[in-house]
Amino acid sequence: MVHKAKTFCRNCGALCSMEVTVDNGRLLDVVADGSVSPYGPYMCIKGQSSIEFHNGAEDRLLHSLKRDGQGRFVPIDAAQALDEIAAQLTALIDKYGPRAVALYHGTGAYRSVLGAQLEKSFLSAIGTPNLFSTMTIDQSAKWVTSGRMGFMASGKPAFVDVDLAVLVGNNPVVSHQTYPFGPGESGAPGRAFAAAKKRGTRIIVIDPRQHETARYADLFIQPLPGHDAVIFAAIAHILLRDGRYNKRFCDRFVTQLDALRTAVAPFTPELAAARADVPVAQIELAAQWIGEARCPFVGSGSGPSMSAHSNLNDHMIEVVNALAGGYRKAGDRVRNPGTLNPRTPVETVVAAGRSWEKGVKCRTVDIGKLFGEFPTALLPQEIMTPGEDRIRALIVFGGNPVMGLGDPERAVAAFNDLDLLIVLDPRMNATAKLAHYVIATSQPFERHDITIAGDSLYPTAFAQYAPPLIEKPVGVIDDWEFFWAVAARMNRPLLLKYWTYGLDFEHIRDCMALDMQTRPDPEDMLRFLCRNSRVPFDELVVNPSGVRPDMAEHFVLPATVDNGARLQLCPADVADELGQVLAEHSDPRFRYLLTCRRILEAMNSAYRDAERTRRKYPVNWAYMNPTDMAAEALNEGERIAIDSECGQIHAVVKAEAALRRGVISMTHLFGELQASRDPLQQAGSFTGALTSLQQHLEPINFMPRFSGVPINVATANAD
Ligand SMILES: Nc1nc2c(c(=O)[nH]1)N[C@H]1C(S)=C(S)[C@@H](COP(=O)(O)OP(=O)(O)OC[C@H]3O[C@@H](n4cnc5c(=O)[nH]c(N)nc54)[C@H](O)[C@@H]3O)O[C@H]1N2
Ligand SMILES: Nc1nc2c(c(=O)[nH]1)N[C@H]1C(S)=C(S)[C@@H](COP(=O)(O)OP(=O)(O)OC[C@H]3O[C@@H](n4cnc5c(=O)[nH]c(N)nc54)[C@H](O)[C@@H]3O)O[C@H]1N2
Ligand code: SF4
Ligand SMILES: [Mo]
Repeated sequence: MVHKAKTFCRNCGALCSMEVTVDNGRLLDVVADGSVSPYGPYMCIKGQSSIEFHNGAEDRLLHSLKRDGQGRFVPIDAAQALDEIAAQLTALIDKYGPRAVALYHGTGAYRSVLGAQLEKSFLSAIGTPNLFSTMTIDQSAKWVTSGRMGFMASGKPAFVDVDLAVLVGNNPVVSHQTYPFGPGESGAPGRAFAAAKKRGTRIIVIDPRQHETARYADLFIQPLPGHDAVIFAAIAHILLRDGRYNKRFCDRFVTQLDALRTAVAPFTPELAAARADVPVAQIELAAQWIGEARCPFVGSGSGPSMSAHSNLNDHMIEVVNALAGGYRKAGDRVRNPGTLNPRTPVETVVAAGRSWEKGVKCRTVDIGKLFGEFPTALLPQEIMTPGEDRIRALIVFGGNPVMGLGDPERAVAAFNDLDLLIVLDPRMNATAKLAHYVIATSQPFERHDITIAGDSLYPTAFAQYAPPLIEKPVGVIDDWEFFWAVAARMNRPLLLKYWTYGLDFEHIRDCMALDMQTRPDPEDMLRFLCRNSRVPFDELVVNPSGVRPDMAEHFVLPATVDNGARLQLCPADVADELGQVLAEHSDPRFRYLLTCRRILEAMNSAYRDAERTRRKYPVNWAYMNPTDMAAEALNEGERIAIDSECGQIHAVVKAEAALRRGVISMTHLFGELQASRDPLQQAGSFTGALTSLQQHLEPINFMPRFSGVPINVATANAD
């Protein structure tokens, strides 16, 4: 029987509310449901593709697989696979200890709510510290910044309250990536920017590409990539030079202002303009607008975090935000005080913790955890470096790390060195192809979720529950079920806790001990996770479009006592790195810089094979400024060879006037791991092959260089 059901999408942080037409276990259609969602009716093309994926598109995996002695994948019953995995993990732990086991949490894991919660329980139950995720190959520069600077517990202002939005290397109209890293709204981002412009909000965009979000900019600055630290050091220089920083805020909440003044003194606007190749007047104007803003929010996306000096870039961007007082103040309205996880922001500094300097360390480098995780770029050496405590078993949950890491030679060698590689995924991705076991897991409309991942991102308080709309295929299990079932077979009881970033799992006291004999009911687990919610779970159940809790207005509270903590604007390692940047020159061997970019149709490597993606992107085009193409005598659609210091790929060139000269812009995780010779046949070019996991890693988070990669281009010789 055909019926309509409410749910929400789980492909990205926008968690768009939807209405799906269901017919006898098949999903027929989907439309946006704006009836209660704070974003109103909105969804993107991936919402549509996800319906097709549920119905079997993109060769969705319908049963688990095991690699046999000849390297072939043969179907295996999930229960049998779980038995074998539990036995092998137990044997490895008995012989080598719990550090033999590691887990990588990929993009597909963030919105698999029960899976992500039980993953933490599982790691705790077996006692391994080895947690890796995409965050340290993404924007962990922001974590490094809060670890070195500290952060304001009052939080950043909501987009509707902002009178100046500065977006650096961030394209939310495509990526839906905004709060808390940058200004904007995750859902219906274009609508939010259009409304902001109508309110008179000033918008500054700093990006080598005049992208989809830049159409809302009042000031568009188009620098060469990799110079954000210099640009923002220069903006700090101007604010301090002119005394235009927020003295009320700085007097109370920051320290090291004199050290900052000294460190940024050489970073004149002229120097920044020359390095980044932008007009001096634009840097002066940006600083002027930042200095005069009443409620600014200066933030960034993945661009600065993926380029050279990524930690310094994000630190200097945050320094400018701090000089401008870009945080909520005591008495300011808190528009979303959390629903499932209520929060009471206080105007106080959370001290810089430098977590990586203490506690449990990586085995191959003297570096501790960043927000509870080890740097993912170190995973290959944590696997390959000989020693009793090396990583021998890796569980990959919702990720494609062998591609995400880049440097395929090193990444593939490491993954092949594992005794046991288990991949939980509905797709046979490049990492799954190296696995010993691939566990086919359910898709969102077949499982139970609540909006934990959006709880602090929504512009106003909102929560939604999504029950399964259809039964999962017979051979498929839920992500959470993997962790529960393996733990049960290993005799390791699990505790369910409401874990969020910043919390230490071991220190969360409130927990639900799971029944390890009988499969727990997902609704009971979600009911537990809603224990402190402003909306009880049962109310979410009877309101399938979601609930906006009815409550009094919330305001940021003043601190009752001064805890003494201050934002550290210029610690010694930041000052040192500024000094290094000052002494640097661009590499004369390379004429271009490769930058990152995302497409609406795909989510990293997911949906790149969807029909509607392939139509527009048979390959990930190598976008180039038309004047550069003419200078290189390249024609539209021509095959080019791109060389970096450590690799070569072949790609197909496409003209894009919106891109500045000297830059080539490509989407990541397309193509195949093997050297790309025929991009059309290989469905794209793998840009990760241009990156090294040994050279140019950043300090602290070991972030590889995924943007601003020095390259040369030439016509590819047909072969
Ligand atoms: N549709 C879609 N949405 C996604 C994803 C996806 O693949 N598809 N991926 C998700 C993930 S994993 C993430 S991390 C987020 C990322 O979200 P965003 O950070 O918004 O991602 P991008 O769209 O790649 O935007 C990065 C921008 O940085 C610019 N840039 C590159 N290098 C530099 C630099 O050195 N300086 C400056 N100033 N700019 C630079 C690029 O030109 C580009 O416009 O998006 C998420 N959302
Ligand atoms: N060169 C270069 N490299 C990069 C980047 C870049 O810009 N340039 N970007 C980096 C960034 S920001 C990131 S985040 C990483 C991406 O790195 P990863 O997260 O490792 O890669 P994805 O392709 O996003 O893999 C997501 C997987 O999750 C699966 N999945 C989706 N939904 C579910 C689910 O509900 N359950 C399970 N079990 N699986 C699910 C998908 O099928 C897909 O295989 O790559 C990084 N690498
Ligand atoms: S923006 Fe697109 S991918 Fe993201 S939640 Fe909405 S429909 Fe899904
Ligand atoms: Mo990411």
